[in-house]
Amino acid sequence: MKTRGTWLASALAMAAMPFAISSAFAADAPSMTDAEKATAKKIYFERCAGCHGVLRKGATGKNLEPHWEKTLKDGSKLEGGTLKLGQNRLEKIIAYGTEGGMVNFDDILTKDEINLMARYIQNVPDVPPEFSMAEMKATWKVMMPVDKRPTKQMNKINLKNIFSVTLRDTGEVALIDGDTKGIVSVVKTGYAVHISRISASGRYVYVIGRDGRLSLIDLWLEQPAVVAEVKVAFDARSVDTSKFKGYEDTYAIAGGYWPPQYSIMDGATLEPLKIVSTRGMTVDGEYHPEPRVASIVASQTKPEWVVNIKETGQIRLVDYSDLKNLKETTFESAKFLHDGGWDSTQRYFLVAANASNKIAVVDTVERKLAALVDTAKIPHPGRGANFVHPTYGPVWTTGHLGADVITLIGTDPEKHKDNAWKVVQEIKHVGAGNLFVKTHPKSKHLWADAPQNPEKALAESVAVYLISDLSKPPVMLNVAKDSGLPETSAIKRAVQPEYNADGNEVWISLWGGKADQSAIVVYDDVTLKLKKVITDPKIITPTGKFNLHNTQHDIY
Ligand code: DHE
Repeated sequence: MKTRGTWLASALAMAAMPFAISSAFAADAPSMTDAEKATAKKIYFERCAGCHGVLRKGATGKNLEPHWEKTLKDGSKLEGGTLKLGQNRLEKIIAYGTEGGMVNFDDILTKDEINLMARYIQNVPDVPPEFSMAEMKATWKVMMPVDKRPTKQMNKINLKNIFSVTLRDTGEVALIDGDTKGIVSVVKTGYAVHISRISASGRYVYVIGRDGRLSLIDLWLEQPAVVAEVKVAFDARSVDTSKFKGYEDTYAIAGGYWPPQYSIMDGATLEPLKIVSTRGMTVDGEYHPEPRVASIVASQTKPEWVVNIKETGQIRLVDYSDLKNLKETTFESAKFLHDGGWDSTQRYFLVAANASNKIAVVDTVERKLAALVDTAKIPHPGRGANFVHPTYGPVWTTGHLGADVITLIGTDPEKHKDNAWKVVQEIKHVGAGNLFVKTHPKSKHLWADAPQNPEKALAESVAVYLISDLSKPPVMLNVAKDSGLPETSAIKRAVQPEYNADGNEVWISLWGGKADQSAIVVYDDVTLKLKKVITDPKIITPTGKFNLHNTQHDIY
């Protein structure tokens, strides 16, 4: 039997153990001044943490700890780490990328910064602090209380066709009128906003920054503006709102990357109500200290959110009908869950387990995993694209970061049972490096970008496929050329096709250097002719664009 003394001794030994391992390797790591460390930490947060994790245990990107060791199923041990790779190799990987999908940073970082980052990742990562309810509450601000807000729409804007556009490098969101193509407002938000989601009523836009700042925009004001904000985490990517009948606009939920937790807020004021940690065991039965919250989606058939936990591969259905006695149903899928979207009936949510090369299918009616579908390398659907295939019936589509195909998965277990949750077709895409695919129920086209492709001509173009004959090569639209912007050394990546509310126009972001003029290029979806280039100087590094109507109703 252990005495109190031996418990204490073993507790102290345990506490000292990770430190002992770390410091042994830290001794071999290149030295850095405090100022260098601070610069590297900032660059790591802005450019690397999303893929590799704050603790550098790896997800979409590889493990970047100075030294790692793992036991394989047959009991043998595997080890590696950045110290083993060494300074020269690390600098080359950062500068030129890898076959495995790491992009090149030699056009973003200077030679000195690349040298700095290679040294930084050979040092032991710092563990950032936690973020409590009290700390969250201290950041909460209501700029306009609910009783001071209008009770009806005070402007004449066709809200249905508003686009909420992320201006990545300025920490802003531009609200653009889809009818006139004019800017309605540019509002200050968190750093490098990731996504916008729309409340069930269509009145509020929720915007989440990578720095965890959640902003609430009221579209009914004469001049739409931020009416409340709160910091939900130090690093975050996802947000949604309660959409079930009776709970419209009642709650918001936001997912943290660090700390790994999700938070539930009042939908109209963003008052923090609850924080739930997502730390726990992976589907392989290993404890993970940093299981980040990836996509979140609101069910319209139950008072529930589907919350996808990246590193553990656990999917949680969170029932928000009683926050004090919160009910979560957790089921296993595959590790590295990321982005996803509904099938056309909005019963099944299809989410990419990207580094596992799988799509998990969540049945929100039966409340269980319907299937785990093997796909080509690194599926990246955004929200995906739904259409009726001439041979296979209803399908949902994903592109791939790591393969030059577009994958079609059958989604109709009732009338096309043999095709359901199977890859029914892989269309040859123009190359790897796709991020987003998109269509609309009224369209005959499927649009796919390739912004992460190393070839300039492909990264600057989008491919448009004809749904009725997917064997035909796509029409290629060179968005950078069509924009009329001057050629620069930086690649102008054509990213994220998004339809207007009527489903007859497609908007593409041209995402160039911060100092270069950016643009949003609008095409007619019927003729594929250029319709408009939005180049207002205020539109700086646009990335995601969220059409209010399509986002509110999950139309894609
Ligand atoms: Fe995204 C969706 C995470 C890089 C633009 N991105 C998502 C979602 C997650 C995610 C978890 C799903 C949110 C949801 O539906 O609730 N993205 C990450 C990363 O971790 C990653 C790989 C690295 C990072 O540091 O953030 C990353 N993402 C990017 C970009 O570089 C993109 C292209 C430009 C940008 O904004 O920085 C980008 N991500 C987007 C967009 C969506 C998105 C536009 C929403 C697509 C949609 O149609 O809903």
